[in-house]
Formats: sequence, C-alpha cells, structure tokens
Amino acid sequence: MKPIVLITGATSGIGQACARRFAAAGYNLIITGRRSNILHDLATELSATGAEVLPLTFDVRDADAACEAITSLADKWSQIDVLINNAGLALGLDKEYEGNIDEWATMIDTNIKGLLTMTRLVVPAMVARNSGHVINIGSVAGDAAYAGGNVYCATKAAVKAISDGLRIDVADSAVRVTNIKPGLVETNFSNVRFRGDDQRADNVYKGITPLTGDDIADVALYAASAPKHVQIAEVLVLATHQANGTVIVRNS
Ligand code: NDP
Ligand code: 8X3
Repeated sequence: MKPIVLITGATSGIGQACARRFAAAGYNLIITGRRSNILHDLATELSATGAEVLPLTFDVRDADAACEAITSLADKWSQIDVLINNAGLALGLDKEYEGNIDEWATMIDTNIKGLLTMTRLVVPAMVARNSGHVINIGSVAGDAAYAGGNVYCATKAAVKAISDGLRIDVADSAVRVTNIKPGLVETNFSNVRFRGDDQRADNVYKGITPLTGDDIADVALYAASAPKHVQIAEVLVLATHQANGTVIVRNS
C-alpha cells in the first residue's frame, strides 16, 4: 500500500510542487485548498501518473469544515503518513501601527490557527499508530522581523514554536516533526501579499535567482524519506544570494 500525504494549499506554489514531487515518489495524495477547480485539475494530472488523489475543498480557517473533511475520510484515506501544513499567506508590508486589522486576522487565522486545526485533526491517529510525520512550512520570516513584516513574521515565529512544541509532545512516539523555513520562493506569494499588484510582486525577485516551489518540495521529500530514526527538525533554505530575512544581494 502506498503511503498517504495530505498537503494543505496544494493549488499553488510550494504546495502544488509538493504534490507533484510526492506523487512522483510513490505517495497517494489528499490535496486541499479553497479553489476546487485547480484541485480537481491537479488531481486529474497526478492520477494520470499512477497516484491516487483525493481533492478536498475547504478553507483551513473554517475549523468545522476542516473537521468534517478529515473525520469523514473513507477508511482507505484515513491513515495519513505525512501532513504538510503549507497553506498560508502574507498580506501587505504596512507598518504595524498602520496595518489592516482584518488582514492581520486572515494571516493569524490561516497561518497559525489553520495549521493548528489540521494538526489537531490528523496527529492523534499518527500517535495512536506510532507512525507519522508533520512537515510545517515556516519561514525565514519567523527567525527575525523585517520592515513591514510584523504580523506575518509573528505567524511564522509561531509556526516555529508550534513545531517545537509538537516535537516535544510526540517525542515518546515515532512521529516526526519538521519545520521548513524558506527564504524567497517565487510563487504566487508576493502577488497575494501585494493584493494583485503583479509589478510590485515581480520586483521582489528582481536581481536574484529565487528559490522555486520545487526546491522546497525537494527538502520536504528529503525529510519524509529520511530513515525512521532521523528527524529533520528544522531546515532554513535560502537562495544563494540571500543571507537572512533582510540581507539580499541583487545584481543590478
Ligand atoms: P502561494 O500563494 O503560491 O500558495 C498559497 C497556498 O495556500 C495556495 O494553495 C492557497 O490555496 C493556500 N491557502 C491560502 N489561504 C488558505 C486558506 N484560508 N485555506 C486553505 N488554503 C489556503 O504561496 P506559497 O506557495 O509561496 O506559500 C505556501 C506557504 O509557504 C505559505 O505558508 C507561505 O507563508 C510559505 N512561505 C512562502 C515563501 C515564499 O517566498 N513564497 C517563503 C517562506 C514561506 P487557495 O487559494 O486555493 O485556498
Ligand atoms: C516568505 C519569505 O522573506 O517574504 O515567508 O517573508 S519573506
């Protein structure tokens, strides 16, 4: 029987790249996100490669919907081997004292509470089976705040604390917990952050070769494929000319 990976936010960027990588590596997939049409197109694409794929459309901020989706899984899908908590976003680069309160709530509800909801729903069965792996997509933004990053950076610092806390809480089991902290990855992330201003989004990646979703998917697959006694606890992955969240050397 193939192992099963559940990926949140599989409709774009890092999550979609993880779906393709894990399918190619022999996993069956539960792919989730809010955009049903993209999920179903991806399911069709990956099914053609031999993977069994279950698309589940829900918003991770809606705990009832997430609960309904997970608790009603058919038996064949209920043994989730790898949970990739990837769904997330940044909104804006406003100064904290000028920020948009609704946008803060969206980031907190998605990046922290959505991740926690999925963890709460999936991990008990992993602990009961004494087997499983949670891979959280944190960020270099969680290591230190940068200008205008305030609330987004706080959500990714929370992902680190939540990952570390879970690792402690499952240490008496064989469940593994990984926090992957990417730097600049060219996805739809900046288009979302700048509320559809694609020119501003493109500028984020000007003068540097950024990471791709595939680069992060490779790390996730490596962590999941490591021998069972090896727990890749945390990985900071940066583009070669990025040193941390604020030092990026661009060619002019
Ligand atoms: P994308 O915008 O390309 O993808 C974001 C994904 O998250 C989409 O699939 C989207 O799906 C999903 N998503 C967002 N909100 C929700 C929600 N409320 N419910 C369910 N799914 C949701 O960005 P990335 O691939 O870059 O981002 C993925 C993760 O990587 C995020 O957690 C981000 O913070 C993190 N990250 C990104 C970096 C980067 O530079 N790109 C660097 C470091 C970390 P849909 O819209 O269909 O719901
Ligand atoms: C996304 C990377 O540097 O834009 O988490 O915050 S950054």
